[in-house]
Amino acid sequence: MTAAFVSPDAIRSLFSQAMSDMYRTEVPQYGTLLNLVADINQHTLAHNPALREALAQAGDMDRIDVERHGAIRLGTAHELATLSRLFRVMGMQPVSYYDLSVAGVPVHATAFRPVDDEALRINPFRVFTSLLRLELIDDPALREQARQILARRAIFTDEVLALLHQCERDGGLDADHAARFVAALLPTFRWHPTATVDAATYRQLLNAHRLVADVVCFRGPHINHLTPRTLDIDAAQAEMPRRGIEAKAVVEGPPRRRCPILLRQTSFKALQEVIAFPQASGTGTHADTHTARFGEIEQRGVALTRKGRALYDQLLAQVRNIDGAGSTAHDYAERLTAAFQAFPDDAPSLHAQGLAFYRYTVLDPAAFSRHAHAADDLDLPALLRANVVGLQPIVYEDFLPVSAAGIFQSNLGGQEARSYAAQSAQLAFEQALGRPVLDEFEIYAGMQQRSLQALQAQFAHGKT
Ligand code: OOG
Ligand code: NI
Repeated sequence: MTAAFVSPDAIRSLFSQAMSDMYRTEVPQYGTLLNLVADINQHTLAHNPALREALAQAGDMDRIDVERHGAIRLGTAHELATLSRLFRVMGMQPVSYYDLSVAGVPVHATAFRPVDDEALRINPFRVFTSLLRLELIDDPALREQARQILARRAIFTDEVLALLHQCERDGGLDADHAARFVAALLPTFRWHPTATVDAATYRQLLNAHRLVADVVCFRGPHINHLTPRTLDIDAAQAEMPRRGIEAKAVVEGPPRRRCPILLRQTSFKALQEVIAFPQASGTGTHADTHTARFGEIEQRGVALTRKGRALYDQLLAQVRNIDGAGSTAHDYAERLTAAFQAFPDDAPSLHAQGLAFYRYTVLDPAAFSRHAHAADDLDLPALLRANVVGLQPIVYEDFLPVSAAGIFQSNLGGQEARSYAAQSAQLAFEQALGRPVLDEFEIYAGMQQRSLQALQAQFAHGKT
């Protein structure tokens, strides 16, 4: 029998939609955020024909409405390795290593996401996935207790593990099994209002770090936010209070620019949620609150090269280091804008200086064909200057959680010690994951390179 397998992209789309539906019923404010973002995107497109045209030309109109990222936190290496295989069924691969310990958070992470042009166009759903670093809990007894609690839990349903096995054996899932796979994976990310530990244990782990309690005390890695993509984050930020949502004081990331770069994010505070704790004596439950889940909105801009990212990091550090006040400082927005004067803000400069990644599109086919007949070699700079070829920004698909976490560098010791620690942790992380993470810069560079090759092929074809 030849099964008609559905594509990993289709399974990811189903999963992304199912997660969004589930989270909307769990956190009603998320529904408010979705409506707000849909309204702002519609308004922005209606008033900005150039942006509409650019998105349409890049084939990106469809992804905007469905685009989300989520975040989860795992407790064990085995959970991470299994999740990596599950995400692979949906065409999601681990990209980049994020060391959040430098931000004072005892986790390290990767982002599972699609990496191909076509897959990203269909549905770019990504999940920022952290793994708790138990070794960063100081108290050895508490560390051991946390390890034992985590070792006892099983976060995946038997059904999803069986379907995973089937998919790996057969090379895919048919439509019926794909739907069952998504339904069987969903419970892993559901919210559990009941803790697995008593209130005293919860409080001990909370004292070690808020995140330790969040990972260790529950049956599974509840999705802690799902973030829609807006085309105008400043408008979204202004609109949040009007819809009864209390936004954080400033937008994280780069300032507002003509050519948006990387990622800008804002959020609302985590909810106070009632949790029931089993009593140590086994007699009834005790109620308390836990804060984990929050709301976030983001705007995505062009992906930067290593050189561009280094300049970004340097300019951001300049602003944050002034008085140690980080992004809470009163005049932060003005200082940020001032510092980023040093970052070119037009596509030709960003491209020519090797700061950002672009795809090439022929804007004037007749002029391009004249060039192909007349020139020996493709003269890209001349074609760009003459507007025969245009630059299409390659969207940044990754994350900036460490820079968003604010000031931490100033509290740390020597640079060498820090990078050494980060390096060895990446190896441990990849061991837990069962494979190396992909390098985001190589992915973006490959996209730009393939686009250049396509242009060269078009040039060669025009000669014949
Ligand atoms: C990780 C949050 C990282 C982002 O947008 O930078 C993230 C977490 O809190 O679990 O989602
Ligand atoms: Ni996020």
